[in-house]
Formats: sequence, C-alpha cells, structure tokens
Amino acid sequence: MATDNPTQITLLRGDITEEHVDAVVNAANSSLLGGGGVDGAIHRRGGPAILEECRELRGSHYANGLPAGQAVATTAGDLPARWVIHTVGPVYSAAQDRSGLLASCFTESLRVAQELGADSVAFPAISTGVYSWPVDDAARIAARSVRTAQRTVPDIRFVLFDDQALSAFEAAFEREA
Ligand code: AR6
Repeated sequence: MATDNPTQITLLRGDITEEHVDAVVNAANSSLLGGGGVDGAIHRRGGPAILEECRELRGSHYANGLPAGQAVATTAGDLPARWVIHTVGPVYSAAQDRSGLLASCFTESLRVAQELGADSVAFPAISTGVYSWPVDDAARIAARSVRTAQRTVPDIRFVLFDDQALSAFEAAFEREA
C-alpha cells in the first residue's frame, strides 16, 4: 500500500553517471547497443563491459530488441553503481497516448531493481530528450508511477540534467504527494 511505503524520493540536478547508487536506470533504445544522450554517457563512463552484456542479451532473451516499457539489468562496469537497468521509453506522439508505456518504464525498472536486491536507484527523465516527451507531462507520469508502484526500493533518486527538468519534477512530485 502506498501509505505504508517507506520509500524516500530525492530530486536533484546532476549527471547520473556520477551517482553512487546500487542501480542506474538508462534511457536506452530497443537495440540495447548504445546511442546518444544519457545512454551514450552511461556507456562512455561505464566502459565496454556494459555493451558486452547488452550484446549477450541481444543474442539470447532479446534477439528482437527490448520493447518499449520493459526493463533489463546488466553490470554497471566502471560506473559507481552495481547495475545498469536499461529501459526503453516511448517516442512522444501527439496523436497517440503512449503514457502507459512511459509509466511502465518506471514500474518495470523498480521491479527489476527490487528483484536484484537494490536499495537505491537513480532515474533520468526518460523520453524527454531525443524521444521529445514534454518534460512537465513526463514528470507527472514519473511521479504518479513511482508513488503508486507495487514493487519499490527504499531510496529512489531522479537525477535531472538541467534546471527546467528539475523544476518540472519538483512541481509534479508536489502535486502527486
Ligand atoms: N545525466 C542525467 N540526465 C541526462 C544525462 C546525464 N548524463 N545526459 C542526458 N540527460 P535522452 P530519451 C537527460 O535523449 O529521450 C538515446 O540516443 C536529457 O537532458 O538521453 O529517452 C537512446 O539511445 C533528457 O532530459 O533519452 C535512445 O535512442 C533525459 O536525460 C534515445 O536517446 C533523456 O534524454 C532515448 O531518448
């Protein structure tokens, strides 16, 4: 029940690759083979071990790629974390409501984190960069999803890259409190 939920949620501005947590969530793409934005930063800082495990996943469970809204973990390589949880946000569409898929990125990542035994997880603002989801709406979906998640972890952080994203998340979490 949300009322018994001991989770502490922290919103901060920063670079997620510097966050000392058990699990860092990556806003990946279905290929799992890297890209720009936060995905590029995680692979650069984390080193080749992450890509190696991603390639193994593509050779086994996810031969067709990781579908949007799902999540899977690998090593965090050289990052100050134990795992990277890769999730694929939906590309924003004004014509189609894909918010269920974005919500699923948060709840599925938390489910994977809990299964791993992670006590702390850092999320970026999934889908708000290359995938162009309006940040206020993405923040609302993130806040609602983590506040109502059935499977959670004690320490959840949102690491926002700029002031606009930080303000959007602060406002959304106040509204959903
Ligand atoms: N730490 C925290 N947040 C960051 C960092 C960082 N180091 N770098 C960027 N952001 P994006 P998406 C913010 O584009 O929209 C990739 O090419 C950024 O300012 O990384 O889900 C993937 O491979 C923005 O607010 O992810 C996919 O192809 C947020 O992270 C595609 O982009 C998300 O922006 C995924 O697009």
